[in-house]
Amino acid sequence: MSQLRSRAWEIGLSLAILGVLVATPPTTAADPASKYFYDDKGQIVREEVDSTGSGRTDTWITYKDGKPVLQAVDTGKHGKPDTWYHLTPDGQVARAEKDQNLDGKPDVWTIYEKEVPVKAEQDLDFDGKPDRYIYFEKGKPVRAEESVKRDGKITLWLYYDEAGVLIRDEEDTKGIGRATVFSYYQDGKLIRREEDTKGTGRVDRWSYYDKEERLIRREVSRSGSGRPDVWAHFENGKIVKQEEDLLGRGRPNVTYFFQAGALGRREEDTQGVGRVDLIEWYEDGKPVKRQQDSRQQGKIDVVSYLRQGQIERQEVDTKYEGRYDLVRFYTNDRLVKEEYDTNGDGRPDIWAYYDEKGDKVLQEEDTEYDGKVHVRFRFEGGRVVSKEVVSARKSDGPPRLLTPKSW
Ligand SMILES: [Ca+2]
Ligand SMILES: [Ca+2]
Ligand SMILES: [Ca+2]
Repeated sequence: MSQLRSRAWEIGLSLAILGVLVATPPTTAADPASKYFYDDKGQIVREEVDSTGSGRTDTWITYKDGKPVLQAVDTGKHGKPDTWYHLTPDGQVARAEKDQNLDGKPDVWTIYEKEVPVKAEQDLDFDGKPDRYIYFEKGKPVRAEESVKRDGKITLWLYYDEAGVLIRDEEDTKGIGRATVFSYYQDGKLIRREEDTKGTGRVDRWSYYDKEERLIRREVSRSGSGRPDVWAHFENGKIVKQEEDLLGRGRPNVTYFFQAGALGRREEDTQGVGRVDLIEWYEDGKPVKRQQDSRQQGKIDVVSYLRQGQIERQEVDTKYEGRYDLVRFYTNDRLVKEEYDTNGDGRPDIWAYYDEKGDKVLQEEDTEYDGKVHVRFRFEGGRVVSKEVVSARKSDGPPRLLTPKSW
């Protein structure tokens, strides 16, 4: 963006200079003092003018057949001319040349018709060849073309309003012979940019800017359908929210929330029914907590705690009563242990243990709800292979069922 902005600024500068070229007719100001030079026939050939009475020549006029044909002007007290006006026999400006970098060679060329500029060429890298062409109507620029790479190949097209203010430009950023970036301006400032980032001929990114040209919203079509499926929102140049349509329904079902530019929370409506059923909390770019409404009934019933992106503990409200009665423990993302409070007294009374393959190997039960293990079942290949009664009044049942462990 800064590149284009600086380009807009360059245009502003050059237009201001062209404005000076237009506005400064070859006449002299107050207290002019002229020295005239003649040939041996007594005809005037040259005039040196100190137009401000400063004691220094700032305008050099060349005459031919008694008429001025070239006026060279020092517009900035450089001691040498930096602007040249070529005059018609009736004294009108036909062409003007300007040396912006003061290397003695012109780098802006302007053609006039009836004292009004119609076309200008500008050499932006001062290699003697023009890189920008500006077209005027009624003395105001209406259109410009530019070789962004300064290699003579036109890749930027600029358009101006009636006041000569930039309203739109189009740039071929991929060198494919057609524009891929379209920028729109208001009061000379960038307000919207559309981009064909893949060069397919279809816009897939839209950016919107505030009055300070700061990005406020960006929409992206990841699917390439031409319709946005990602919407990012910015404040003070920083992202605050990003919405995504993962289900292809034309409306977002995932929202990312940022604080100070860092992701803090992600909300997802996994079924696209208009209700969030998955919330993830982030720290340092990694999820640390995940809340799920696994039954799609508007209430969180599974909470997972993560470290370094891996799940460490999961709490489940198996009865959907607003109480987490099942706790799962993980090591290296693998379930190793479950604790289940079946009677709602706040203390676990079933403990299950799992091996590397995810198979249950042991289940212990506190059948008396006194905090002690009373029955112990051992498993192999998902089947009970032994039962050990530690001490129990009712000890004749099978292992009690835990909720399915797959969430
Ligand atoms: Ca120059
Ligand atoms: Ca050049
Ligand atoms: Ca209990």
